[in-house]
Amino acid sequence: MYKLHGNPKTRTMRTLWLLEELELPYSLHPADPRSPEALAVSPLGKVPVLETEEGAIFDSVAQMTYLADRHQGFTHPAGSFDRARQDGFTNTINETFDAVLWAYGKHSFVLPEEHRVEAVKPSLMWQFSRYSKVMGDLLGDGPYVLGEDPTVPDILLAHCCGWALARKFDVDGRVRDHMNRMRARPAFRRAAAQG
Ligand SMILES: N[C@@H](CCC(=O)N[C@@H](CS)C(=O)NCC(=O)O)C(=O)O
Repeated sequence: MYKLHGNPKTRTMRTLWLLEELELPYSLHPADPRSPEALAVSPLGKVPVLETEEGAIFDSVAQMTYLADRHQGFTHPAGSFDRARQDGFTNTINETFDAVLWAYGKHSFVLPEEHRVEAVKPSLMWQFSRYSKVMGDLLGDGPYVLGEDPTVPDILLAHCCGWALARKFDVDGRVRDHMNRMRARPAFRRAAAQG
């Protein structure tokens, strides 16, 4: 039985969603970022943390990759060409979506006020808008990032898209359509019902 620590309103949703997709047994332990509950399981107080029988795993993408590989779902096999393409998308979405949104968040509410730089925000918005159009092109006819079957980067992209819309970023229509397709999945609905 996996133990997932975090708040579904954070990146915790990604791992929660995949646990539901793979129909794995787990328990959810509420922990807000930097709360005493988070600091009890994560040195930086960051969530999500996934506790396994062998120990804790930090980082939502590492957790999703582990679960997908271990339970052989939502992924192409390690060492295959499709897996290399899949990982290419995962890393690119992290770089062009997550990192930009996170930088925006840091300069909005995460960093101490004296270290926030308001002037960086328009640049981050512009970068996101550019990257989101390229991602729209890459999605092509879909319906998922790598074609017919959804994999880890589909959850990552859909999660980042929801985050971006909540922050009023300019999101390409094709990326929004992808998010809506992903959110129509019963596993997403089950995960969202816990938040
Ligand atoms: N790359 C990590 C980032 C984890 C992270 O920064 N989580 C946020 C919540 S979404 C957090 O706990 N922030 C607290 C902090 O950075 O102090 C992941 O994907 O899990």
